[in-house]
Amino acid sequence: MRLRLEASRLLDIADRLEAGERLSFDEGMRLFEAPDLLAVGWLANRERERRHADQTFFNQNIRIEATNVCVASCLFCAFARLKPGDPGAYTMSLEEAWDKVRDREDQALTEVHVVNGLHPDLPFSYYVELLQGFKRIRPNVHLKCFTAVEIAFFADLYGMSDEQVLRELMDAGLDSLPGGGAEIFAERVRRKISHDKCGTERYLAIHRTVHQLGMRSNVTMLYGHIETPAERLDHMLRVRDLQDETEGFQAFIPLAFHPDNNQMRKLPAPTAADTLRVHAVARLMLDNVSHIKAFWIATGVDVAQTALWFGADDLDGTVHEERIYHMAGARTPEVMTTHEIGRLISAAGRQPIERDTLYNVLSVTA
Ligand code: V47
Repeated sequence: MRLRLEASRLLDIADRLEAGERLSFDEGMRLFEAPDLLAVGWLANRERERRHADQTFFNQNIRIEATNVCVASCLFCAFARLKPGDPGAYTMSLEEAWDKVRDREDQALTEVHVVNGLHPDLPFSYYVELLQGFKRIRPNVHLKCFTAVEIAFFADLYGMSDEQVLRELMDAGLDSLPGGGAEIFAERVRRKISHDKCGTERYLAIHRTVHQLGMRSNVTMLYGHIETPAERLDHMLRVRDLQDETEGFQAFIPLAFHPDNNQMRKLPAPTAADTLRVHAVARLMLDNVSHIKAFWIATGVDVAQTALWFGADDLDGTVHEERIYHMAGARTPEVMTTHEIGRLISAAGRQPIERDTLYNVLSVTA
């Protein structure tokens, strides 16, 4: 491998990584530019194995999108409808949302992941009761709900501070925040693809508050549209800076852009090679984030499996009823059983570990 790394002019990076040193922006650019994808993957895999050996994590979760009514107009989104009553718009009653959890009483779900549109008319009590109801039905389930973008929207709509919103939702049962809404932090891109929602500084400030309040969160990056490699690195480095301060991020999740039924549909989807490289570079740059998640719904099952050798150590979960990606053209299944996820991890030569949201190990398959 040394010869191969030398040929790609990555040997100095390999040595610095081996010495436990942190990579710079310029070194990140070289990782994006090196033609030898396998050499970059090898480096990322070495880091992945140093942290987690063969372990590959997943959980049993359900996705609930209680409403797709959304006042924001993100160019990549195929899920949102501007107003209640628009064709395809829906808002679940609390009972309907709770039924999604009641219906799975016989399953060993450990996490409910809620992401909604930014609905202009619902009262704050809707969200509070939503969480309270989930906990009533299933007291031990972990509620990973509402992106930082939703928290900012609630604060502005209901006249509260971001911290007040978080505290009230925590009192109602909120356990952690998902990583959605990050998109790309660079101003040039954010202005074009999601100009009318919470900006970068506020997104990061909300995650800082989440961590200060004692909760954990994830962070995503939507890639494969109009962003440049430099903007991907800028995104990763902003995550790394905040993580140096708080240590509250559990996982970094690259999200592959899906071009169907949205305003960027003329763009091609990212290739498998690009997806593998993004996961690998994330593993190498984010030396202070424990987990790199390959979200199989977004990458496709086959590429997610391969990403387990390119830096990724987590596959998210069983994910029932996913809508955001399927409305944007994803052809992945909407659900995998734990048996199916375990089988695909084992078939990739890795060890499946069922975890809870906070990465406590629940079961290990030999
Ligand atoms: O923020 C929307 C993305 C995100 C498209 O925290 C799209 O564990 C690609 O954040 N093509 C929501 N992506 C999903 C999300 C997530 C997923 C898995 C795990 C976690 C976690 C969080 O979905 C949005 C946006 O970036 N998205 N539309 C699209 N057409």
